[in-house]
Amino acid sequence: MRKFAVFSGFLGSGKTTTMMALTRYHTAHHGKAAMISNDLGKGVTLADDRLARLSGVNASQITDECICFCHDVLTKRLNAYFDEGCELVISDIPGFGVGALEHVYHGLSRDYPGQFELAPFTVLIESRHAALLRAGEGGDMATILYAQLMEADLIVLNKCDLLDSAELEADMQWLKEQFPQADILAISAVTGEGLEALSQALTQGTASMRHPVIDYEDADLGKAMDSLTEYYLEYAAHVCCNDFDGTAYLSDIAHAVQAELQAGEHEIPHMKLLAWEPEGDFGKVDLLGIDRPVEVTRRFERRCTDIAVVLNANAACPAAVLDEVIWDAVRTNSRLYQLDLTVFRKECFNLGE
Ligand SMILES: Nc1nc2c(ncn2[C@@H]2O[C@H](COP(=O)(O)OP(=O)(O)O)[C@@H](O)[C@H]2O)c(=O)[nH]1
Ligand SMILES: [Mg+2]
Repeated sequence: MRKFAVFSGFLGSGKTTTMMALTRYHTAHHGKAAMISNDLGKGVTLADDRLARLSGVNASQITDECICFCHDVLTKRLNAYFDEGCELVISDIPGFGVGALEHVYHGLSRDYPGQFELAPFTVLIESRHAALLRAGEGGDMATILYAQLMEADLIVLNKCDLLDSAELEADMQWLKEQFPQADILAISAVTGEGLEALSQALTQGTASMRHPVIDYEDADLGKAMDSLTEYYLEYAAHVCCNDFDGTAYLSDIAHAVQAELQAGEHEIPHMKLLAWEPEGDFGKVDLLGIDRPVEVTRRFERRCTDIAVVLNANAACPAAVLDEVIWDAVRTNSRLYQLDLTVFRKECFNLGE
């Protein structure tokens, strides 16, 4: 089997966490699997890929370009994985992912016919966003979520560990009624619930290869996509004396960014801070919106002296503002923790500019 699946879905819906959990689960129970993290920054280290590899998952990254538009790179990577014995490879997609069905699935089947088996086109949605849609709320985000879900052969309702059974039932029912073209699965990437069903759905099912009716030129959709700014930062931090709490340091930066963006009324759907020390211990903090609590996804086990840090963010805010807010938070907190910084890369660009 040479099965390839694309995971689309909103920022922070849990694509990376699910790809990691599923790659691990499928490899342990069925056959070898691999995951690819895809994002746009040129030559950057992706926090998602580094997190997956620090966690011991069979993973790699494709940067510089969306897999929508670099089929040569993607097919080489897929063939390498399949040739080494993988039967399932999953990739995510940068930004909002809308259009990936057309560009990746239809593009591959046109340009590389018969080389790969395409799994059901999969869209993740987190429970909180499903509830927003069901309530008729969500503003610009709802426009994007609808467009994403219209492309789905398989909708994966993630983070169901955060729902009670009545909420879960209501969301599932609503998704089934609204998106009858898709199968619906509920999972929790964190507890592992639903991973067997997801593994079966991807390996046993096939892509429908539909052409959904989505107005990709829709002004609201275009405006929402163009408002997105991407930010990449990579640096090393060395404490001048003693040692420090790496998890608290990452959390303090996330809180500072959140407070500044909140004051400026800008939204930040996802910011990831990943840091690791030479022995392989690591910490990760996620910010999923200006009004959501900062999440410590993984704590350092020991206190730190030297760490490498990767910070990736997507915000609905001008590039100059995001650049200043994040850099200021990093610099100020690094000073407070008495850290010397060596910056390797800093990139910030707006997708619409
Ligand atoms: N409670 C809960 N949190 C999750 C689950 N899956 C992902 N998360 C958290 O959601 C945040 C975003 O996850 P991530 O995989 O980076 O999302 P992505 O941007 O779609 O790749 C992280 O803080 C994860 O720990 C889940 O099943 N349950
Ligand atoms: Mg991700």
